[in-house]
Amino acid sequence: MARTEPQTLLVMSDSHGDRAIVQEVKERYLGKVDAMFHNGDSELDAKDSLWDGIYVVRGNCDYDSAYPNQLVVQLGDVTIAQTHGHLYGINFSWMRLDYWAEEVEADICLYGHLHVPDATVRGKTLFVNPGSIRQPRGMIKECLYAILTIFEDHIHIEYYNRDHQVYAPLTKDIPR
Ligand SMILES: [Mn+2]
Repeated sequence: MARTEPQTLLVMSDSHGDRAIVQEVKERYLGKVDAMFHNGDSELDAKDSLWDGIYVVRGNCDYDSAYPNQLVVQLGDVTIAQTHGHLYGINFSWMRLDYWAEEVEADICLYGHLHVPDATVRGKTLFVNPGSIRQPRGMIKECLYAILTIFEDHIHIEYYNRDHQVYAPLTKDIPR
């Protein structure tokens, strides 16, 4: 049966104590996307009401152990694996994150930690780092979050800055 509506995901990460921007993004997209994700290092309490309606995992700077280290979320026919990345050694190698994504049969693997935006396919999985919404590192000096729109035959990815403007150089279409 054909899907009529594309699924839309909002993804942010590494807000490092900036609760206001997470709140702002949440309010902006609430009811307009199918799911919201924060990939860790918020440095906020896991019980914060901000997390109502957001899938969130624990980063290396999150001292609240009530956060899960990883989640696997099923959204329609799309399996989404989410983790911060430090526990899989992504500073050093893709190997462990690749194995985990394969093990849980993830269509999309969301991660953070590196503060560098990324959307690349390895194996059968699209790996997405939304960048950091507070502390960019690397070549791209923009605080970013990502919006993924999942169509039947491709996934459209756009990155946005803190003013909610598209950062066009990173816009991509990935075949499914
Ligand atoms: Mn971080």
